[in-house]
Amino acid sequence: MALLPLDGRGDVTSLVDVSAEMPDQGAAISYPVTAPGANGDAWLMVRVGADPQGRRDGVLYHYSLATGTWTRETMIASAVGYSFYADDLTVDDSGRVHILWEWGPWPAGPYRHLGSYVVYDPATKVFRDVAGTTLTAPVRPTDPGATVWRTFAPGETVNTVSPDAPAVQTAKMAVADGQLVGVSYRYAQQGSTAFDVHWATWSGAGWTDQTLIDTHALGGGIDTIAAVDATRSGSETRVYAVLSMPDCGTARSQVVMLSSTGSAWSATAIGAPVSGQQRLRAATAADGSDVLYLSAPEKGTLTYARVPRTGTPSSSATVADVVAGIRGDSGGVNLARTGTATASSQLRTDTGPERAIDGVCTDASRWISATGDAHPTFTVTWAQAQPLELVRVRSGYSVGDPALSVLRDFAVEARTAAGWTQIGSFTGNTAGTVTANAGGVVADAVRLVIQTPSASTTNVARVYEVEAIAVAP
Ligand SMILES: [Ca+2]
Repeated sequence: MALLPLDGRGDVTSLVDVSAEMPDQGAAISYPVTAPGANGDAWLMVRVGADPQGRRDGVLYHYSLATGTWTRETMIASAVGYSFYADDLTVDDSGRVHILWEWGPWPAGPYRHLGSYVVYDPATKVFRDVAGTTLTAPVRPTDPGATVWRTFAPGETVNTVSPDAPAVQTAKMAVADGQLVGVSYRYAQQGSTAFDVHWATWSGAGWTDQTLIDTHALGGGIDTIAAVDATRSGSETRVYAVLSMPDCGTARSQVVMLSSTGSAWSATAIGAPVSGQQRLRAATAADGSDVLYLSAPEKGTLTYARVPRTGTPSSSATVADVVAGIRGDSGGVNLARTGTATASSQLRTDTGPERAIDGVCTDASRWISATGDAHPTFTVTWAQAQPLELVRVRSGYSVGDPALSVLRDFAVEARTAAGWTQIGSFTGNTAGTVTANAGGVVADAVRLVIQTPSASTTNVARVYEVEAIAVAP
């Protein structure tokens, strides 16, 4: 299916389906990536299955607005045993087509390799690498030259598909003044199942690489989602990425913008954290501002954002600052998850205190006190005293008014060498999550001393989780 604005206005009311006129009808086509030409023409990069030959090729199509016809412009890249994964396509002001892709094992696989970039000139039908060297079409993964911006690590091949082996996944480029600015991409290094975000640039002599989001350094189960983009306007380069972080048994995601006018990068959170994944696409408007489309498939939402290039407050924040702001802590270990929980009572056998330290925040995973226990207590003890950053208490029930089912009046105490010490006190609480700052106190246990369990008719304590976050090393 191809829907194109035939009058060139870019007006959705003028979209016409011209897919029946496309070449290669019936071919096994996947991974379509489109780009407009400066003259309103449409360019389309796809993967075409040549499975009987053991390959899946990258092919470029062109729709001419002037003649109203499709042509199969050229085969971009092809190799037996390899599968082409289209990443990004940009047509610059001089009409040259910038092409970004990665190679996967034939026929398909989620872990890819050999991130690649070439420029195709429709006027001369010639492919060149980033250094300007002419290439023979179709481009091969074994071609010499500067085509590959992410080469194999030692021992890596196109058939390396283990989750903790080196892999590329997703790439987008920024092009300005007819030149590649850089490539943002996700990369998992040997031994890691998480994908970092990198930035590759051509120095004139070779590819250089920066790690913009180092998931391992961020700790606490941080990963990225397969959604990146890059833009450039004026002297400012931006990379957009999506962080993923665990949140009591579910995952939350946060869009982050990385900005640079030199070699240093600053980080800014874009929008609020969202439960589940987010996808994004960025494009730069004529005034330099970026237009972002953010979709949250699990929420079923599509959000439009405009990020101005001017008037943006300068920021020296790092990705770690952004992560800490969202997570609410510095990424230290949750000591409660290593501990043993006890309580003054429990409502049923399946609402015991162990359910408040299991890392899950569902209704079926709560400690619930007994109805006759007017002032219940809950204690979690771990093996070795350690400095505590904070204690987070998540309580309530997903049914009914949450302000009534949460813990109402209670204190949070930490057990130090001097005995039990209060680190937080809450009166008339209506929040599902509250945090007591422990200020680095060295403790081997935390307890809740509850005066009023709730404001609901059945007056019991309902605690999803007690999290005792150690000071990050
Ligand atoms: Ca739980």
